[in-house]
Formats: sequence, C-alpha cells, structure tokens
Amino acid sequence: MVVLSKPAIEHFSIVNNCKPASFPIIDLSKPDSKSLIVKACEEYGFFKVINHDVPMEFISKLESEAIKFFSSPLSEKEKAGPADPFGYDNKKIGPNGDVGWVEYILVPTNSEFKYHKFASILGVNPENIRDAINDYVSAVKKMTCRILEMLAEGLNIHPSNVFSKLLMDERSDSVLRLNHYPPCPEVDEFSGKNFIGFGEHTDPQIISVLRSNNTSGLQILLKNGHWISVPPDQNSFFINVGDSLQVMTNGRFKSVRHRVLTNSVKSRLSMIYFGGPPLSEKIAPLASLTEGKESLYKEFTWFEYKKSAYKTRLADNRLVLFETV
Ligand code: GA4
Repeated sequence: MVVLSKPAIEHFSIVNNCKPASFPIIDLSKPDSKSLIVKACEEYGFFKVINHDVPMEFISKLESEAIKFFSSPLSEKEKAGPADPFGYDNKKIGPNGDVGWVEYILVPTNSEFKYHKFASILGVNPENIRDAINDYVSAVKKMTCRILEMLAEGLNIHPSNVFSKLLMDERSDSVLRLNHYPPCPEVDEFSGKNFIGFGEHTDPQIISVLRSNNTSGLQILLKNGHWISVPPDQNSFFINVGDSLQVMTNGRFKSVRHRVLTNSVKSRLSMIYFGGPPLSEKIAPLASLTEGKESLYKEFTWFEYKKSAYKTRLADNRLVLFETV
C-alpha cells in the first residue's frame, strides 16, 4: 500500500474516462508490415506490435526486478532519488510542477549508469536490476531498429538506417523509464472519472516503445480530437512516434499525445524505452522528404531540444518554438 505524501490528492487532475476504439496492430512477421507501419505513423503516430521476437524471459525478469524495487519501503526507494532527471521519484514529473499518481525510475541506457545510486536499496545483488535492464534494453533496441528500418524502407528513404543509426550510435541518448501506478480510489463510483496517473504529453525523442502489465490506463489522442483507451496487452509492445521523428519526416508523421489514467483496483507497471539520438545530432526534416516542399521545422541539435523541453510543462506543445511558419 502506497501512503499518500505531498502533493495531496486534490492537486491531481481528474478527467472523464473513455471507450476503447480500434488502432493499428502490426504483425512484424507479415510481408505487408512496412506499408502498414507508415500508414499507422501517419494516421495515429501509434501502433501495437505482435510477433516482435523480444524474448519473454527478458520482459519477465525486468518486470520482477521492478516489482521488487517498487515494493520496498518509500524511505528506501527515496535513497535513489530525487530524479535529476535520472533516479527515483514519486508523484513529481519533470522540474516544472507536474504531478501524477505514479512513482518511477528513469535510467540512461548508453553508459554504465551510476548503479550506486540504487545499490543501497537493491540489497546484496544490485547487479540483478542492472543486468535485467541491459538484457531488456538490448533486445528492445534491436526490435526498435528493425521497425525504424522498415519505416525508412516504407518511406523509400536511402539508406534505410537513417533513423536506426541514431539509436545504434554508442552516444545515443536513449533512456528507460519504469513506471508504477498504485491503485487509486475513483473520484466517485458513478462519475466515470479518474485521476491522472501521467498527464497528457508527447515524447520528445524519435520513438518510444512501451510494455505494460495487464492493467489498463493508457489513452491516446486521435487526430479527430477524441481520446481512446488502449486495452493492455502484456505480450505486445506499443510504439509512439516522438517529436524528433515528426520533425525528420517534416510533419508527415505526428508525435502522438498520450496519457495514463489511474486504476481503482489494480497496480499498473509499465516500462518504456525512449529511443533518442546522440546529444550533438542535428535534427531536421530529411532532404528526401522535403523535395519541392517547404521545411516546416528549423534545424536543432537533440541537446538544444532536450534543454528546451525541460523548461516546459508536460502538456505543452514543445515543437512550436522550432516551427518555421
Ligand atoms: C516525456 C517523455 C519521457 O518520459 C521523459 C519525460 C521528462 C521527465 O520526466 O524527466 C519530461 C517529459 C518527458 C517532457 C517535458 C519535460 C521533460 C518531464 C517534463 C516536464 C523522460 C522525456 O524525455 O520527456
């Protein structure tokens, strides 16, 4: 049971819940998946993948390490925080006052992370969670790069590693987030309203890959302005187009606005791999996608975008500052 600490529950936003609706499901083993991925990125900025080849063993191992971590006493978990942005935090998201009914750890994936920050709470074997993270991230990264290559081929871009090479680079600024949403009382039994677990936002990176347990909560915003609930599926991955991919495709793909609502009875556990480029990488619309068209975004480095993102609130549109018109 997670004890309420500051901020108090009345500071959490409440939103109307909504119905599940259909969205693209891509079977990576099928020959037509390239064009379907392109269509999904254009129409939803979001899709689910099945037959992904990520070993279940790695997923289960990380899940059980995450459960162990989040089950430890708050005072112990707090030794790995506050998130700076890396480390543990509880209810506070980012540096600008956003809150949600969530606790999390955020870790970089490209360097020997300072596991000493966690060592005190991980007991005798802190290498367990580190190894679980490393195995999970390398398998998910491999699948993500495969998807990014299919995407480039589907768009007729040469060479087809334009996106995937940014994640493969040893300096790639990719991060892993483990989110735990404890059960949260409903606003009231009949209102159909829920508290916010993680407020609406788009992801700044190129692509994000989410896996959750079988507890609902994720919602995405459609182009028509309606929110839909995404039914949980612990055997699949959910892919989000990030702001940087929106820029590189000159707006052809849209980064998807998404949020997580709390569940009144079950805990939700999600792990998200955010695939980002090296900090010095220049992000701009690709020449092959801008021929004869105007470039909708100014060039920026990933460092500049990240710096600017950390000055914003979660729900802000972070790309407006980089639009040309
Ligand atoms: C959203 C996507 C990732 O979770 C994240 C988040 C980051 C954070 O929690 O530290 C940010 C948020 C995210 C975007 C705007 C800023 C930065 C919180 C926030 C208010 C790790 C990321 O890269 O950007």
